[in-house]
Amino acid sequence: MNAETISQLYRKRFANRSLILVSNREPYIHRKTKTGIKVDTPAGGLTSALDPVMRAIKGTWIAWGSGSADKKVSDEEGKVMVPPDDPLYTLKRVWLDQKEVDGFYYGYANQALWPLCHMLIEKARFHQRHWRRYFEVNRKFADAVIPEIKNKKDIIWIQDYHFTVLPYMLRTRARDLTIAMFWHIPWPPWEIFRVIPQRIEILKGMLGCDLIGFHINRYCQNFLECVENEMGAEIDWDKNTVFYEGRDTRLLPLPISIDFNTFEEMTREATAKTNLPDIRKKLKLEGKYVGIGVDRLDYSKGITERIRAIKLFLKKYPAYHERFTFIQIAVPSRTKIQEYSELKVRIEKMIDEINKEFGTEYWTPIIYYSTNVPHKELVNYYRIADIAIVSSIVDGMNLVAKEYIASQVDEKGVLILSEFVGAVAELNKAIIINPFDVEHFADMIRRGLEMPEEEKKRRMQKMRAYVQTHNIFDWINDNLNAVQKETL
Ligand code: ADQ
Repeated sequence: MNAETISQLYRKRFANRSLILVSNREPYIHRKTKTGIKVDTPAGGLTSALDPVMRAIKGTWIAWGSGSADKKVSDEEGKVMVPPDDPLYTLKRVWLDQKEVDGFYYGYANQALWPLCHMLIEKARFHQRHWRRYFEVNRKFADAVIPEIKNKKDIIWIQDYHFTVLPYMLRTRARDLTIAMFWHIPWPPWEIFRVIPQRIEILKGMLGCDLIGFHINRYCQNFLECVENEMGAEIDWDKNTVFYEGRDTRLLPLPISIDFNTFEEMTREATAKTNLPDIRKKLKLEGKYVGIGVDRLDYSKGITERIRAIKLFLKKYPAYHERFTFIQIAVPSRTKIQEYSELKVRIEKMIDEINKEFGTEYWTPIIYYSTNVPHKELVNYYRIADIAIVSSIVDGMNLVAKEYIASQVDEKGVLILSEFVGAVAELNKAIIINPFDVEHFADMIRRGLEMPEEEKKRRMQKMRAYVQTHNIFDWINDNLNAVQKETL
């Protein structure tokens, strides 16, 4: 599948039915700068995955207008056409004041639901005031969605944990609507979910959907278990369906992916512009093995566990001193939350200590960039890396792993992948590690670097073939098929 086939299929199957996508994060952020208005694309799995889809389908994307120049470039309804350099679809912005952002986004979404769904109970904070704001902001989004519905068969597609109560709000306003949701993070087992004081409201809210997609079946099963224990609703376990208040909600495992061809193309373009020896020279990496880690700076990504393993690797295998450099690119995220700002300091301190302990005049063991690197440049780091490490302690899917694979046009790289990411079932030709088992992890770094060329190629070819044929457009096709089935 590609963008063109998806847009044709959509037009054929859903003639006159628009797609209204709702997410918290917007795909384009207009920012005031000294030299004029600049447009940023945020780092993060959700927007990177859905922008190609919206370009193909040309629907309306409703999201929080978070940029300092967003209002300036939008009309009185908050609308602007995007992408800015090639306008294809409408972005409708919802304006939130600081109190709303603090309660809804930094509060309930990211200090209650995010840690809880990543099974880190001790990090979760439940404040009633956060919940109230979260609820009000969901209502504000409902108010923004309703006027966009031109035909009662339009499809409303809600993204993620920021909007658990929105589906039911929409359902009560218009019972016939087609409402689908995709849940981008893990869904925890009931023993963990039951900690949430507002768990009934959350489940009831989500059961306003016709369809809820999760990355893997285990998350669907966890959700059903929560519904069974909390709601007393009728469940068909074989069909992954809940019957509640006279309607069905179907759950489906739909593993998300990336725009493989675009990543491959970006890599080829980058290769044509600069060859690998030049990049290595610029970064003083000539003749060295290179490792790469790319993450939003989040405690779920296992960055501290990764650094610990690299330290042990350097301790255990001194032959790699001055021969192996790890590049960690971590874009700061949610830094207003103390947990995140503390993590940033901790990671930087750990890297500093390793560089002091092992580094020499000619060698920095870990090169650290704390910044957002556009995908066009990121592919350069992916392609010079002999190994990539994805070591999340919990992760719904993880797109970085798939991006690294798409960028290995010469089929040489090795992926070291945590067994706790959703992607592990699909990418089983990676070297699988448990990020908590530091000794094994350190040994697997060595194994990755010393893997025979022929084995590297065999593994990488298999994973590339898989991601190429299970790309973001296949994912959207699966979602649309499911929507069509549920709403005929
Ligand atoms: P995220 O937690 O944001 O997404 P992930 O899937 O790894 O995680 O996607 C990260 C995205 O941000 C990738 O496209 C990556 O290239 C980009 N990125 C990361 N660091 C960057 C940097 N320094 N500069 C530029 N870009 C950077 C959530 C879930 C995941 C799930 C996705 C999609 O937590 O489990 O895979 O949604 O559903």
